[in-house]
Amino acid sequence: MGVTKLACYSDPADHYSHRVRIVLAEKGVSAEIIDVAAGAQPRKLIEANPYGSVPTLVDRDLALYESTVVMEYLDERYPHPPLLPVYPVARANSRLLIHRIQRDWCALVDLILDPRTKEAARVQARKELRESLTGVSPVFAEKPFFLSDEQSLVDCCLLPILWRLPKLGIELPRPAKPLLDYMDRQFAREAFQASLSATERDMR
Ligand SMILES: N[C@@H](CCC(=O)N[C@@H](CS)C(=O)NCC(=O)O)C(=O)O
Repeated sequence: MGVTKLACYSDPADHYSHRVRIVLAEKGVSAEIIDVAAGAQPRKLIEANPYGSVPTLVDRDLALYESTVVMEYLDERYPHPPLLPVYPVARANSRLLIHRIQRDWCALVDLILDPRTKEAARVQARKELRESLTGVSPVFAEKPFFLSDEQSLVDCCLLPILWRLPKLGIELPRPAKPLLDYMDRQFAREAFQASLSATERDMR
């Protein structure tokens, strides 16, 4: 193929950037991954995105940010394999699950990783996240993917968190076996392995 036209500004340690790298890998789309260190805002990134946040995707004249916006654009722009169901009810349920991952789990992850978080709050957030993931674990025994027979954007939002559990100081207990098995299956996928930055490889 010719010159790469997609560019993705990505923090190699950031779980929101990781979501987009997973989608790119699942689609087999080549993109120039431009590493942006936490807190850095290169001029070209600010020109593309006034907030200077990552992930930011640039596709010719189009600049997109907010990981969910970027993921849905990639799913529409590169339809194979589809990462959202076809029917409106199922699509809406997937979007709702992504919202719940954000509210219930990403908020805790962000709190744990924020250096300004007080240690007592971090300990509490770790406990909540571990218990919540363990509580939901049985649903991973019912379907090969997260509440789905197919890989979807929901998995692409969840996997960056699960990959970071050691870095977050969380060890899942034995009763979470269905979730641990799901993690083993997912982490072995070629696309998942291809999505990892060098920093992420070092997390496990
Ligand atoms: N809701 C955003 C979160 C992205 C986000 O918070 N990115 C952080 C890095 S973890 C960032 O770029 N912060 C710098 C800034 O916003 O100026 C998304 O889903 O893309």
